[in-house]
Amino acid sequence: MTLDDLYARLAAANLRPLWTITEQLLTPSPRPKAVPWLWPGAAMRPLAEEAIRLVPVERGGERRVLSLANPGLGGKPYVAGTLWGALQALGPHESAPAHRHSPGAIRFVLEGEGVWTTVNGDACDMGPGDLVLTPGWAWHDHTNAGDAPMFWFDGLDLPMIEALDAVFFEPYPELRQPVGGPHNASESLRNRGPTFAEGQVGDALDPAPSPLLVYRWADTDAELTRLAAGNDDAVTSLEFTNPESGASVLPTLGCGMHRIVPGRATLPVRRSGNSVYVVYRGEGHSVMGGRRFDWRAGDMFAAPSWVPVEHHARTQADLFSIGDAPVHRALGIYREQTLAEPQAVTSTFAIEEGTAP
Ligand code: 1HN
Repeated sequence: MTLDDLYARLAAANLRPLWTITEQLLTPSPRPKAVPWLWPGAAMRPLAEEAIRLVPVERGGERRVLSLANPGLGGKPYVAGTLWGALQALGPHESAPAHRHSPGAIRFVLEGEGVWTTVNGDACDMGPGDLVLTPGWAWHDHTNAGDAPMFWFDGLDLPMIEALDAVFFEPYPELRQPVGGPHNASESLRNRGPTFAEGQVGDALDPAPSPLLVYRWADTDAELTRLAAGNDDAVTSLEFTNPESGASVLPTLGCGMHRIVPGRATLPVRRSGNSVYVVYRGEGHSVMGGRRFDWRAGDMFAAPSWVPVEHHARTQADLFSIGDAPVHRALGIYREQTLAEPQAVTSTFAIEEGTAP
């Protein structure tokens, strides 16, 4: 057999010799396809309002959701390789039908009142700044009993669960599941909590989701205030934790809140794993991979794995974040590195890039 024969026979046998593979498999560090990107609230909000006017929430589509489609991902509706991020809009007196799926989800409320998400029979009231969990395989539906629309951020581990070939979905037989008793039962049944880790969760791993389903903004705000009083840092960060185990709120998703002092900036940090930030309050900018992204309340931005990220606040700013770090920790592959110097800014993200049709 000649070498050429060998290659021909290997190809015919669906075998590829490693020494001929030209794409770099073992990169020195992660090379996510997703790019740092920002979706301005000013662009999303009017489109979400038009969607309320023009598109009913029905079975099939199930939700009125505008997914953040990272331009690095070739048209996929994913904000980063492992994460789904979206703006969801629920109009007055609408319900989004009950279903369940193996991917887990979190909601972070931007605006509105009179809405609840029912999670396995527990109606969780939603208000601005609240974090609501719908763990994997929990039945959930959303109801707006008020006269105003509600807007929230949805974060899901869907692309990660898809990569694991583990997506399951089931519609509930009725439009809405019955509510089992008084609203917000998970809050009254809790042993203690809500609980938070300063910075981020370290070692605690828990394959179970948090039994507490709602983290109220008043509690988050009070904890940020308490933690910030104890340091001189540019940023005070907390991670929402499972009150039973101290682990992340979902086994696949960590949720955090970051309060940045006006006029101050963080050093650049790079982390393995993808993150998405939602600007809850304030104005400032972040530099990601040498590119400047200006932001204000309602904006959302993607920070892909290992891209250096630094935040600068013009006014006091509160950034909500989700990330897949719990999975990296569980697998023993988590890494982070703080760089000694701010990044040189080589370009600025133009808001038009986020608004162009
Ligand atoms: C979903 O179930 C919700 O329950 C939101 O509100 C976004 C994106 C993909 C798949 C399921 C929700 C979703 C989703």
